[in-house]
Amino acid sequence: MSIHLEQEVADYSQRRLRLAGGITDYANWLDLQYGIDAERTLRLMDIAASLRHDKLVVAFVAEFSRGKTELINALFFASHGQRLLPSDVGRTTMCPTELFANADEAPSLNLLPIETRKREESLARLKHMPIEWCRIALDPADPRQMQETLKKLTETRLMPAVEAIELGLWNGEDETERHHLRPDGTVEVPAWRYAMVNYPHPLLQAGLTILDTPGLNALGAEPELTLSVIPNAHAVMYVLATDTGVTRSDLEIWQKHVHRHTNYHVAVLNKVDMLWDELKSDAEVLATVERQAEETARVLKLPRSRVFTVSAQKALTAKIRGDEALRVRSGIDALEYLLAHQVIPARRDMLYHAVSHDILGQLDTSRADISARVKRSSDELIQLTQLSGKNRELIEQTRVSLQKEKDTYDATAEQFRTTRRVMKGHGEHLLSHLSDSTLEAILTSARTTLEESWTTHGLTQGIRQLSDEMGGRIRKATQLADNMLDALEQAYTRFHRLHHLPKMQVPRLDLTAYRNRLETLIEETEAFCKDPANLMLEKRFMIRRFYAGLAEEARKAFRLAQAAAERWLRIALDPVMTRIREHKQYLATRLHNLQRILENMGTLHNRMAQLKQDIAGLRAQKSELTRIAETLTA
Ligand SMILES: Nc1nc2c(ncn2[C@@H]2O[C@H](COP(=O)(O)OP(=O)(O)OP(=O)(O)O)[C@@H](O)[C@H]2O)c(=O)[nH]1
Ligand SMILES: [Mg+2]
Repeated sequence: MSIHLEQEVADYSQRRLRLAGGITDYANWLDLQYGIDAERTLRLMDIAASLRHDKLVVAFVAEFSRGKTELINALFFASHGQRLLPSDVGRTTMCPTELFANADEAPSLNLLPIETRKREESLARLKHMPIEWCRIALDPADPRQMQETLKKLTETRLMPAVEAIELGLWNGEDETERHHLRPDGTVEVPAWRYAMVNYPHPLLQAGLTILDTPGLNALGAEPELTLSVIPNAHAVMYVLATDTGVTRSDLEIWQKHVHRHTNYHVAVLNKVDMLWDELKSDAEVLATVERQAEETARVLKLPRSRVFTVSAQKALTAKIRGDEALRVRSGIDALEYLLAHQVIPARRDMLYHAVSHDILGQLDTSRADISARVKRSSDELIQLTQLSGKNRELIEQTRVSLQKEKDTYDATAEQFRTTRRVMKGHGEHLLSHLSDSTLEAILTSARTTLEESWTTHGLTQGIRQLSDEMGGRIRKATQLADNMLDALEQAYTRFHRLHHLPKMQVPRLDLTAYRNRLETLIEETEAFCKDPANLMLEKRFMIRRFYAGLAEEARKAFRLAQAAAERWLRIALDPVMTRIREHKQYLATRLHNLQRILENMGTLHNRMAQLKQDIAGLRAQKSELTRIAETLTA
């Protein structure tokens, strides 16, 4: 593992934690200022917690035997002095394998039996059901034990063909698969459906998650991987081998799972050592490698700069033996550099962007509020300074005009209560468009459409209907939210114009991301339906599984939209309400103080002293907020 990679990951992790710390400080500051507001505090704490647990996911995708696992060994686990994950000729990794570090649990290998494919629950849900998994402890101090245990990732078992068909693991109609049927009516299938390796490696501890996948159509069999896990990975390494070039099945995997779907992907042309012909000069060998890299770029329609040429095997050997020259020749450095200087910084920037957009906006509001309070206290102090030494009559006049100001303000505030009531009604209406019962009704009706015909046509129809209806509801909710904001803005303008309250910045409800997600589900479905491989598979089963995967994703998107709208309703209006209340309080206090001064002129100086103290306190608050803002932007 290069210094670069280790440093970048550590740096990323530190910044993430610092950001989380800043947000926690801000939540505490808000609690101190305004009293605990469970809603707001919880939300900020949620953001901080999700930052602390954020994972950077790098997935390795390819046809079997291209060297995915060997590459993972070379990139991340060479320090063990041996090949940690099993890599061998032919099909080796039998199930998708997720490698991560969770300090709350002891290191272990967790395996999900293949039979769970019969079940309705999604993989994501099964991950939270420990009882379904076989758990084997790993001993990081004993690489041999680890290596032996991890061999389980290659396990297969024999299963009656009927059952394998039912689980979508074997297709007797397919020429290429037919010969797998043994005389006793069984076929060989993977023993495990999914594996999770919890292992305390520094990079994993810093928040990196690695996903190794099996080749040979195994991805298509698990729609959740294609629809959600791989598209959501932060980077995908697509691996090819020089001895096979880009075969038809390589290209199919590229097009189906990588090219259109993933955020950031590169092609890794592996096994370049096979071109290291000792009878050729170095320049000739280089030229051969370069030609193959260019050809790969052309076929994949990728810029040449996104094709990396490496020898995973030589890189692993070189690192284990400490052979510097071989390591350089293996080409592994460029890939490590890519991870360290592009993939990780891109994720970091995205995270910063998302958080700063949200939290810094709130911080700005808090700072503006503190400034407004400083201004009010200073205004009062100036006025008292002017009144100091003047007669009661003048003070009485000031009191009368202040009373007038308070009366008109109270009237405006009273009117606003009506606006608020109306808004509350609108809010409920808005949420009804995104309610659980709406969601269930949409899902049931799409399923009914599909039940009429379990065909790819039925599937496309069903998903279109589902996405249209959900999209429509989301659009409607956004529109209602916009109307509410317009009404609110109008009502608030009076406060701004008549009473000089700072201009309002209520963020709009933005649900575009969830609508886009539904759109991409339609695209996925269309691609799935056009794919001849899927037409050949046992239809009903695959369509059912695919539909279940889609419905789960659509449900997730809808639920997220629902949560976003609820949150918006609960907190978007808060800053406005706080301001209105604060100003009311301020006028009342000021009036009360003038009253006391009128009763006892001696209290004027006490009040002035108090105000000076308040102003100093507010200034300290402001610098605390500035400090927090600095941690968030550092
Ligand atoms: N010559 C050479 N062989 C390699 C290289 N990388 C991997 N191999 C060999 O290729 C075979 C397959 O490697 P794996 O890492 O198991 O491939 P995989 O992509 O993980 O394959 P599956 O797990 O079956 O999907 C093994 O025998 C490796 O030793 C390389 O850079 N050069
Ligand atoms: Mg493998």
